[in-house]
Amino acid sequence: MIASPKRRTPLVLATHNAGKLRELAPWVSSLGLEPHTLDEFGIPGPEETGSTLKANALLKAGHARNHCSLAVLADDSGLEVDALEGAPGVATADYAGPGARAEDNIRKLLIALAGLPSDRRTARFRCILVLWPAGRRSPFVAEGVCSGRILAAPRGTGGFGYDPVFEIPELGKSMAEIDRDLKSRYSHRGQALKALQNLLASAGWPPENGPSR
Ligand code: ITT
Repeated sequence: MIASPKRRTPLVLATHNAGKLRELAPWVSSLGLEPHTLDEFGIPGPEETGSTLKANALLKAGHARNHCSLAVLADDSGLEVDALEGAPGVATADYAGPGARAEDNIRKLLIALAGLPSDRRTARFRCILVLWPAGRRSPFVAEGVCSGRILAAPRGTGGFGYDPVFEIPELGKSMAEIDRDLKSRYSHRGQALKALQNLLASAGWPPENGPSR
């Protein structure tokens, strides 16, 4: 008898951010799962009404689950700038206004910090990941943080979002000046993925020969 090939468990990446998709999809594949996008299922993004990153990540995951019966992975991230008392935080995506482009957000941030010396430009990226397997009552929730500094001017062409102005002091480079692998070693998302992987390993998910969910 010829054994039929094992079907990979599908997982929907609950984000419309192309930069996040590029960073999350390889990790999903590395777990032996099959990454899918919201666009493949015509699922719109929910309104992000939560007052914390965790609330919004849970909201995005719950919204995607309501539209499909597959495992989902949602990400809510924010930039916390010390000189701005933790702003933009939960409002990072819309810092320069609803639907703002990355360039607009960066311009507003650089104006807000204009004239501040580098030791007063400390900041951190925080990422909350929610992985919710189909049919499981509760989700896995993991957090990652990356500390750095806001540069006085953009540097580099890689990455996305605020990467050109976020410097990793240990490397002396912005997140837009390093490749994806190096970014994932240091970034908030890379740290959150590591934490999530540990949680999944402890829980034995995905089940090796289990159902496709
Ligand atoms: P989804 O809600 O569809 O996932 P989003 O872009 O709205 O996409 P968030 O609500 O989490 O995502 O907003 C986070 C903001 O922070 C957004 O402007 C991102 O571009 C930015 N951001 C998140 N991760 C980043 C990273 O690794 N490097 C640079 N900017 C990042």
